[in-house]
Amino acid sequence: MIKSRAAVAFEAGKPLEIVEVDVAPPKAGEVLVRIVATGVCHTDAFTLSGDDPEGIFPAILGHEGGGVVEAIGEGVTSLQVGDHVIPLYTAECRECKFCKSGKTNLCQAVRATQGKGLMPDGTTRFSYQGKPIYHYMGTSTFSEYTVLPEISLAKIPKEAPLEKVCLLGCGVTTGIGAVLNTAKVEEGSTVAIFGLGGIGLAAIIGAKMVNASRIIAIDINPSKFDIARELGATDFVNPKDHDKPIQEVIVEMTDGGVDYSFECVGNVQLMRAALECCHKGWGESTIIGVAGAGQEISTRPFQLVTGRVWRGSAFGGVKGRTELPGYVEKSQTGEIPLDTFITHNMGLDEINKAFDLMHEGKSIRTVIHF
Ligand code: NAD
Ligand code: DAO
Ligand code: ZN
Ligand code: ZN
Repeated sequence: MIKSRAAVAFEAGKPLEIVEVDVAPPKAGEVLVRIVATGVCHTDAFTLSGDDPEGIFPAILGHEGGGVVEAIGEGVTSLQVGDHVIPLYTAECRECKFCKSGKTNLCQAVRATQGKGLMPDGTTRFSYQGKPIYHYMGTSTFSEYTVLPEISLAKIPKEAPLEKVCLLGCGVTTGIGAVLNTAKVEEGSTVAIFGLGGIGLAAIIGAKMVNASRIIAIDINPSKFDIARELGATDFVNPKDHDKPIQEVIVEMTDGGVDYSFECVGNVQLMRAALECCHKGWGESTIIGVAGAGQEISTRPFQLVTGRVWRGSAFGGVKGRTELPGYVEKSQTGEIPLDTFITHNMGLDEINKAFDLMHEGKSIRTVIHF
């Protein structure tokens, strides 16, 4: 057992508590990682709020980390002590039906136990005062030390700054990947992006990468527009400035609708607006935002009959072990400007402040340094 400082979510709706937990050594096929830095994503807040149907407590949240391999379990071959890694909440085993399909990044090798807050053998490596603490999304990066399956770690070059590339563990990769892999936006397309947090801003980068002709940035918090402009957005819409439904505003602005839209908020009404602002005959809308437990989407079926397409994207359709090194490289060349996302840096002790800043709309990403 080793001791690890961790921010523990003991109960839904309560602030995280910084305590020293016990971490058991990695078992066969597992890896002990020392987390150097972690981002705080809206999904952590969603789970902490109690709205996440898969939320389990007490747990160590966090899924946007960067770290160093401290120890490996029996049979681990693809990683060694000292390697730099990004934890993956979507594993990549390269052997399951999903991995082999060539159609999805949703590897199912560890999905069942991961969803229960457990390691693949059905137990947890974390405990506090002798009682079990659950894992979260298979990553639990709000702990100085965490244990993951080997297949849930992307090895990255040691030169890449972990306190920045940690953001590639979720938000930035998700937004870019949704544009490139899921929607496969073509050069010259018109794009509408609903919600300008870490995910939506990253989707702007993706749209810029493929030379979209118009990138319409939509948010009810206009303080987000400056960064959106910096990243390449061409048009800015605050739904609060308009009396009519936002889909009508976008349709009028674009001679019948956009080619592609992305919902990056998790609001089911906005998901409908994002679909309905797409062009008749070919417009495609991708849902990235995660809606609360029990919520449902709706539209008139005629929207689909007349050629609009509704899709969804998890982790941007990215296969982490194979593709993340390429994203890291792009961040090092400046094509993915991670600094733009990092509005705040702080220590683990202040992590609840990071959640407050997110709820107040004052941060894009806070990076927690261990
Ligand atoms: P965030 O809270 O940083 O950003 C959300 C943005 O949406 C804010 O700028 C907010 O002002 C804006 N917004 C809120 N209501 C709005 C409305 N009605 N109209 C327009 N804009 C509105 O969140 P984030 O970290 O960027 O995450 C966004 C969503 O993506 C969350 O639901 C998160 O759970 C989800 N997510 C999904 C995946 C995936 O793989 N599918 C990965 C990560 C995050
Ligand atoms: O394989 O059934 C599955 C689910 C894989 C997890 C995908 C999660 C994507 C959305 C959650 C937000 C991530 C931070
Ligand atoms: Zn996330
Ligand atoms: Zn797999």
